[in-house]
Amino acid sequence: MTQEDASLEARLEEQEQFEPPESFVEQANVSDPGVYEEFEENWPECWERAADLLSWDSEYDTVLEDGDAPFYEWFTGGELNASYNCLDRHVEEGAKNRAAIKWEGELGETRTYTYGDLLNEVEAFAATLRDLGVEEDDVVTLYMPMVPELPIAMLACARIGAPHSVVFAGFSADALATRMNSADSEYLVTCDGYYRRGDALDHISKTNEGLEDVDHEVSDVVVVDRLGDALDHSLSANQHDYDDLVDEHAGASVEPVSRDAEDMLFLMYTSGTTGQPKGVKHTTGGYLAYTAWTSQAVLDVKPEDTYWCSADIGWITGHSYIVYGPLALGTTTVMYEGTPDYPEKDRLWEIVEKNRVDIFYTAPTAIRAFMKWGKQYPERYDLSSLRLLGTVGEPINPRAWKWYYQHIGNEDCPVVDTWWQTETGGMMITTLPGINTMKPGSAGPPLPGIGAKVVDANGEEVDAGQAGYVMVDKPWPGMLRTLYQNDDRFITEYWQEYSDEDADEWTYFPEDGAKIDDDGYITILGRVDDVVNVSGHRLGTMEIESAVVGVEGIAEAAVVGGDHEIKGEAVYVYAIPEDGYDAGDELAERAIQGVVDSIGPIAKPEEVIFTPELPKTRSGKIMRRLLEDIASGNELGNTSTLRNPDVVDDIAEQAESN
Ligand code: 6R9
Repeated sequence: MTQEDASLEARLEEQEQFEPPESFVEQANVSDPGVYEEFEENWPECWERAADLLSWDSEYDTVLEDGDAPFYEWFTGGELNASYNCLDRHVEEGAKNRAAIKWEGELGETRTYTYGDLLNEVEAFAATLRDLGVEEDDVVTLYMPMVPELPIAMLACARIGAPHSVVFAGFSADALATRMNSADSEYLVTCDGYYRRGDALDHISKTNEGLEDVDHEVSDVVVVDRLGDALDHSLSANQHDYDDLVDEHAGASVEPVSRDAEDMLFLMYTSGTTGQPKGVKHTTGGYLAYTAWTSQAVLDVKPEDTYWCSADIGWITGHSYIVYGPLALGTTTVMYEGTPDYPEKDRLWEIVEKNRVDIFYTAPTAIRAFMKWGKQYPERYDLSSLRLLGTVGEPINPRAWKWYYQHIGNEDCPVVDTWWQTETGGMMITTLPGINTMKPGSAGPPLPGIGAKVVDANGEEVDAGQAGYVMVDKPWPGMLRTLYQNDDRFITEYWQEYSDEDADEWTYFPEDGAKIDDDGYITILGRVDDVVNVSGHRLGTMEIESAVVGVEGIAEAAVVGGDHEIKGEAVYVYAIPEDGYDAGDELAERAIQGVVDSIGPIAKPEEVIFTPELPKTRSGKIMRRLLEDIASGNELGNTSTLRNPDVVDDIAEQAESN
């Protein structure tokens, strides 16, 4: 490091607050600090501002219907179509030749779809789906990697009013079957395979394996041919080649179906406290308005921008901020198929330079990897096109924040640390880049109109500096409406009711711990339920546990998250072998493979620690907190409330020797 670099880093290390650059503020979509008050005073009508970003087929009557709380409804009586809002209206307004999607394949090939092209493709695929028999409200499962046909299929579903359920391509065959069963989904769009670090990965075999476990008839499967000759595979009777079908329907015109604002746009399964993933339901009006508004206000997206979110569309971040939000605003959205270190660790910066990317949105885990690889990679490229940087998915440590700010943003770009969830549909807690001071490590204040607070176990707001739980005391348009076919679980998982004299108040609990400071900035501390966050991916410890105990030779298991330098958290398994089985590498390997097979490689345990017993409270509950501390190498707290305190030392010793 040169002396100049060293002194710059020392200065940044000291600095705890950063002001948005003047040049950014001058051009920001939202730069009037009065926006907070405006929303506060005019709530819930303030949300018309979000709805106004959309084109409605018929105007809504009521902004918020709260008669049946917590089953809130937004923009009731209104009708619209999401695909029309993301495509047709931009074409009608003269943006036919503007790039909508710029796709980069891992091997270096590129494809650009203008808004005109994308509309044609979407219409052809919508016509295809209709011909296959897909009707309004049928759930279509999309088990696809980062290929352009994924957003095309999403928008085609939206066009004909068929909700999609995207299953992350990295998930296992089991996960596909569970989700198709839960949604009674009879249609599937998938892919033969995709590239990862230069290798052609077989996705169709995994798909077929999953289909064997679907408990109802699957009418049709459409298979995108991504790999061509690189993978030989045959199609069975109900499987069709995507290109053949789309060629047959080329030039088709499919009227966008007018959907009620509250009609389901999509389902997205996410992990929770039990082994069964939750089907989060998002709607057409509220969700689209909310993602468009937050893309405009927080990501500062403008139609002439080139915007890049490096998430996978298989997660909510990709739905909201690769597909729906950016396309609703008519901007150019970049999609990258592969990994950031292929063929070299500078791949992302090459893509930024080549496409003159204005806005870049990624996860802290990626930033920590960039940091570890070194600044020489971004330094090879001209990143001066960047105007704004964002992060999402997990807490960002101040050191990583500052590295991002300095080495990617050249101290010229605001960084927004955006806290939100699958369930919230869009961002909830973050600075507005044209208004607020940034404090690395703290997401920021709640967005205008968002009633996020930090409370103690009694629901009372905590003092500045004290830890508590995030709670949201007002509904918002992007919120989930229910868990698919499970209204009861929706209430028990997320809501608490407080009665006061005037009314019943419902509050939403996202299951995150947090602190708040004197300026009302919220620092997220992490999940308070049985969810681990590995590289920004949300995984249920119960799901992983049930995979481990499904392995022959394992009697009992507890799964926890432990600190990890790059991934944020990693999965640790504590397992009791069955009598007659050797607690050795072979069993550990099989336990690891069991998790990979049942969930996918993202859930792969870092370590399996065998123990004759698990630490339990006197009432028989596994003390996960203690196991987390062991996994993270933390000081162990009081163990005297345990039924079996001795076991803790044994486990800690075992973990250390591994
Ligand atoms: C969008 C997304 C949600 C959980 C959430 C929280 C964590 C997300 C964060 C963050 C700290 C941030 N999380 N953003 N923690 N700072 N900026 O990630 O949705 O996959 O449902 O995960 O992720 O713990 O509860 P999802």
